[in-house]
Amino acid sequence: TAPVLPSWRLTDLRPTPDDIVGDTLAGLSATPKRLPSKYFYDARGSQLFERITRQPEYYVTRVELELLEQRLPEIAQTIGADVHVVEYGSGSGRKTRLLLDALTRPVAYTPVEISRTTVIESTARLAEEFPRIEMLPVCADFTKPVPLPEPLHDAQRTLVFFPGSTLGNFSDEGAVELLAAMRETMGPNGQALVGIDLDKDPSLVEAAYNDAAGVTAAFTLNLLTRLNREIGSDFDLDGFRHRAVYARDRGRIETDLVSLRAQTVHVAGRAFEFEADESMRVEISCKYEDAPFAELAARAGLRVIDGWNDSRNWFGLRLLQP
Ligand code: AVJ
Repeated sequence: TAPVLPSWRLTDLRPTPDDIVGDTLAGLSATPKRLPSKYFYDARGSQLFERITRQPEYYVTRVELELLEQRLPEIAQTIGADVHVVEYGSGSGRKTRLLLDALTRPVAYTPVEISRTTVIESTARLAEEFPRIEMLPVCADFTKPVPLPEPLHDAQRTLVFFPGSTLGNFSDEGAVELLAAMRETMGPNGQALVGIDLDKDPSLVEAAYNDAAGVTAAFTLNLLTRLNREIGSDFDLDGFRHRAVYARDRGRIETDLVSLRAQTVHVAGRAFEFEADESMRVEISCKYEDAPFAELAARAGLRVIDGWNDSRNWFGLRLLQP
């Protein structure tokens, strides 16, 4: 039998590799200490995140999927036909499938991912399911403007799809920078469909980030396991605990690793002292209100032109354009 060749090729924009040692040293040298949440997603971290999305307390993914299932016909009408879909990050592909099924004649699909292997794997899966959509995967850092490959068939517009409330893991300054880069990427006639988690009863939010089965705690602590393996640090996994608190005044979940005792951690030949009870910030997850979100978009030169929430106003999709 003839070998099956892929009908697509990767555009590799060679994103600058992560400086995991430098970032860790910088975070541990800061006061208060911090570590970047982008390092959560090694193979085990991605697996644990998938498990989080199936926990009964973690409403985020479930509610967004329901919202997409219910409202995508309308959303697709608003967006119009013949779009080039550009997705930031690639998850399980469930949301992508729903979007591509709902849109009228999507002409091309571009997943943008910093991980070469992840973007190749998710493109291969979707290419089989959508043989009529041109696959134009790009390996790049989506926090910077991404020069897009040109589809064979002209698109009416570029639609950036950024679901999952991943935007919420950025500070306001970081989110504005990312949205401004997104505006560059989509171009003057482009649009973006962005998923955002909304402000709600703090007990619901805190339960989602402190699930009873302890999956989120394992996800948080896996960051230390990863650092120990990849950069040879000596974090004691029994020396820290996960803590996630909804700082409602700041509109965000703040996740810390709390040192259970006074201890010393070594990284790349340097020693870092932790006091008992000292906390190290490892993630924020913003829960937005309408006005502040619109203000954030405006700072990036984007307008919120439409929006859809689930019936309880727990999660929202926002359509943005320059
Ligand atoms: C990656 C944005 C969907 O902030 O809710 C889940 C990551 N962290 N539980 C979120 C996460 C802890 C998550 N998102």
